[in-house]
Amino acid sequence: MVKHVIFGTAGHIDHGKSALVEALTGTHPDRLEEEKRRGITIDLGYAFLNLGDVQAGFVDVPGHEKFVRNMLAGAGGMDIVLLVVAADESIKPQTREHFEICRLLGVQRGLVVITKSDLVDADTLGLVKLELEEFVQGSFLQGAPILAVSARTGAGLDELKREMRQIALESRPRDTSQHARLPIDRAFVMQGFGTVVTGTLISGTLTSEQEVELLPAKKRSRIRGLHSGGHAVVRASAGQRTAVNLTNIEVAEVERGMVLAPVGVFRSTGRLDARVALLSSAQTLKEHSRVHFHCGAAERVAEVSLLGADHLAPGGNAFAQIRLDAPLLALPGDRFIIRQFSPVVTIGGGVVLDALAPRHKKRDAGVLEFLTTLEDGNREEILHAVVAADAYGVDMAQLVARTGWLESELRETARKLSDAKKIQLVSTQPWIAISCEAMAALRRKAEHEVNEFHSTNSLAQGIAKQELRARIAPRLRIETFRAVLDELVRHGRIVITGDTVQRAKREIPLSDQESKAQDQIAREFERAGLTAPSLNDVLGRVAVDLARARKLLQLLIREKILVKVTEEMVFHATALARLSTLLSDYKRAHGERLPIAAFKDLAGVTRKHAIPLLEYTDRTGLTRRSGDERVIL
Ligand SMILES: Nc1nc2c(ncn2[C@@H]2O[C@H](COP(=O)(O)OP(=O)(O)O)[C@@H](O)[C@H]2O)c(=O)[nH]1
Ligand SMILES: [Mg+2]
Repeated sequence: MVKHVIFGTAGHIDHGKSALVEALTGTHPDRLEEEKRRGITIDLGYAFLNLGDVQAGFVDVPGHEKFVRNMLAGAGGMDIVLLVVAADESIKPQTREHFEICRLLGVQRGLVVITKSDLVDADTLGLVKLELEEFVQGSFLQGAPILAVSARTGAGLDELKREMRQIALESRPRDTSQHARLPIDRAFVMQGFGTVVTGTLISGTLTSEQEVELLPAKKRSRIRGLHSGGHAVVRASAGQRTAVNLTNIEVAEVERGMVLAPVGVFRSTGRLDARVALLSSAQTLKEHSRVHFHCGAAERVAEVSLLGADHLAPGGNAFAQIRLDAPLLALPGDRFIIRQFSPVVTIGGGVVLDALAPRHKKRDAGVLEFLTTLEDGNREEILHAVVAADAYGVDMAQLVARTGWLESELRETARKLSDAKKIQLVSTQPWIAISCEAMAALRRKAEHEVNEFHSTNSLAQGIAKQELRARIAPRLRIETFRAVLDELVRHGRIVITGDTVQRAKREIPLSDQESKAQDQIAREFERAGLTAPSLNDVLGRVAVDLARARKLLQLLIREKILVKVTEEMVFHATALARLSTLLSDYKRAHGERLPIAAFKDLAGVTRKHAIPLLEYTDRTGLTRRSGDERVIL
């Protein structure tokens, strides 16, 4: 198994970063005409090195202070930093700034490389080494190897390669199972092929012929070809420098900082909540400060609003909402850098906590609590908080976009939360979840509105469903609304007749004829068992008019003698109790997995009944859907 790792250079201008990359890889990373002419790195350069079981991609950054923004576009993708310091100059301003940036970006590993060792004597080299040891004290580079090399004589390069391979093998691999994200740092036209974009694939995999989307432009495309490590590949995976040949996209439509991702998974954002840390060298950050915001390969102008504080002191940190002048794609956990608006210097950075943040009211304690959970919580706590943040229920697509997690992870975590009675599924098709607190609030609100209606409309039988929904909340999802009504009916709080919702407990004495009709309805369903007859047939056969028959049916449902499984399908409670026994017997005899065909045999029903019954058992927690099968719980 070959491991893919990205090494990034960092350090002051003229300290030998580009020369080092060339000495290691044979490729001079400066590719622009101007760079060659002026002999300095202006933009990012790339190279590859095969270290046997490690494939190293290099991102060589410019050291000049004027080009730090280009440095930042490349720094986001690095796994391991090579902090390059010239033996004859030691630590200089951009040594510090680049090093701070690496710390703020959460780079976990690195090597310190003293270049130009041929220019100094052993004593000077020893001194520089001491300075560097002290410099990295207390940081992720503390205790990291400090290696002296010369790109001119080749001294120390073999040992550097050995250390690079070692540290690459020890570094945590990027996650290839997650959704793919390729922040684009370069786009160009290749004669005969069209638009090519390049970047460091920071998660997931990309495959030739795959449909992809360019964000935030939302432009769709297809991968015509992929290059990595200098040759064509069918698949590129996280941790690889990747060049992608795209169909249907003009090079002019692509900007550095855009992200290539699978279609329809992510949503770009103009407002995000984050933990922001300020460097101790920075000035106090005031409320609503304008800054330059760098995330991935993207750069924006942004306004920082502190949450729970009115200023941020040097060296401190706080929650903040960041509003961008134009959208970009970011996900929770992404690191960013902020630079002062003018003069432009790096002042801090942070971690995105909520990439799709709503506007907040000033001094909203709930927001701080929510962000603390996103920052420190485990998966279940985070998902619970995210679901609970929406009063009307969230669907799967929203959750994927907001968390960046895979649908399978979300389903699994949601199931645990639902078992723990923290959230509930209001619908499986589409998949919609709501927190139990929010559901209870909606039930209370619905009941209140029904009562209100009765007190002001004493002659009306009840309130129309659509009106009730609008009174609870115009934005209430129809699926959530249905679940609210179902629960209130089940709890015997309301009665639904056709389209009308009314308060329960208005006991209507039944006439003889009505009692008989009610018994007849109950008996017909009991006899039918799991092959429930059509509602209209049953109601049409009794000796009272249809409206009355429906009311009788509602009473039976309220008394839990009959159970409504769908809007059109009602079962006798004894039949459903028997179904529960059948399922547990089946599990004992054949195991927990239950294909639909087996369920049809078991229950003695056709597809018409099987699907609603299974959805009912899913809802009530007897079974859980797993692909085409059910798992008996
Ligand atoms: N003597 C000596 N000169 C070097 C060495 N590495 C780089 N240089 C020179 O230092 C200058 C700056 O190197 P460059 O790689 O462009 O620095 P960068 O700005 O950090 O990328 C160039 O003139 C190089 O030839 C080295 O190991 N020894
Ligand atoms: Mg350079």
